[in-house]
Amino acid sequence: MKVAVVGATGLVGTKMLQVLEERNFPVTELVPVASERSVGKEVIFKGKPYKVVSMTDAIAAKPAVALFSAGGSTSLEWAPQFAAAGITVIDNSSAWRMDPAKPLVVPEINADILTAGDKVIANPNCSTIQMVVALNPLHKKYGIKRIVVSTYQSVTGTGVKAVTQLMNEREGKEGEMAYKYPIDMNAIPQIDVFLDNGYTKEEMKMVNETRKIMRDDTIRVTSTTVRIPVMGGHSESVNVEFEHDYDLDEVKKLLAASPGVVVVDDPANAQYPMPKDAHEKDEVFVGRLRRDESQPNTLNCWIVSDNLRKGAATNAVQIAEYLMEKHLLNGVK
Ligand code: A2P
Ligand code: 11C
Repeated sequence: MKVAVVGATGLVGTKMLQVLEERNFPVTELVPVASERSVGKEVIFKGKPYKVVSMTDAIAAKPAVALFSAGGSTSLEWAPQFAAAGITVIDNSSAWRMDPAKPLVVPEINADILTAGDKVIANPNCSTIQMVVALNPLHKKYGIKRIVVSTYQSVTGTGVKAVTQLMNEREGKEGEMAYKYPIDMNAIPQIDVFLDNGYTKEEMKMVNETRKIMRDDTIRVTSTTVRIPVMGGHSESVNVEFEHDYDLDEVKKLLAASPGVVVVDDPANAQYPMPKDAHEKDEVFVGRLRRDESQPNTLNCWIVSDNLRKGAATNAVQIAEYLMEKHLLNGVK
């Protein structure tokens, strides 16, 4: 299958190439795309060099599927043009996520909504994905009423520039700043821009995307998102109130049996999820499971995942795998 990766030189795009290769996605020809300034540069896929092409050349190449991670404005402009050419776009930006006509998909939860007619499919925000992968099995069993989440997010979520800022600070070097403030030895309670309601865009993504993916607008979500000087993945402290009471052992069993979830919860031996351990893994790790003793039917937990993998590249490739298995891609048997 011919596959385009748009944003192939970026952090997520590079990870998409790695994940396609690792999972043995049947790529017969790769079409790497980046901005005009990168056209002609080479990216390596399965040991072979491929030249970066322009958007127009990528559409002319007629790939069956295009994985986009080149920012929201690029997606807004180009995804419809790929779609019009019959190419299925799986878009990692926030551009189309809340469009009622576009599916927002985490395969473990709602891949069943996908049809051959969906030509632009949105990949959710990384902090949303890891939370819903862990919470959806509990929602099905106990009914979630309200989620209170605080995040501890990796600099890799911002892109190459932020990783460089952190490294420069550690090495005492001057350089371009991805954030308004130093990130090393710091915690910045702002991810993305502020909105009129006093929340950041990242916080509102967690509210709105969660409801759309779980197909339940009654779930109340409130979020505080924070950037910390970490690389391997995003962590989340989650307090979740259910409709019905739960048994803690049953919660652990349910989570352990859920696809894509790994329970790491052995306080006696200081075992809990950490970004250092989640790095380069595809699963969502859940631990610190305990009753909220201040309120009935309420659970506290700690959720960690590699934001570039399940939070971005892996989820996008899993969507492509689903489309392929269900024969929902143009020209692919
Ligand atoms: P380039 O390397 O040519 O700038 P990151 O988020 O890690 O910074 O990566 C962003 C990715 O999106 C890069 O591959 C970048 O290419 C690509 N990109 C940025 N703007 C455009 C554009 N207008 N058209 C195509 N690709 C773009
Ligand atoms: C971050 N979650 O960690 C963001 C990055 O909507 O896909 C991804 C932004 C998005 O900064």
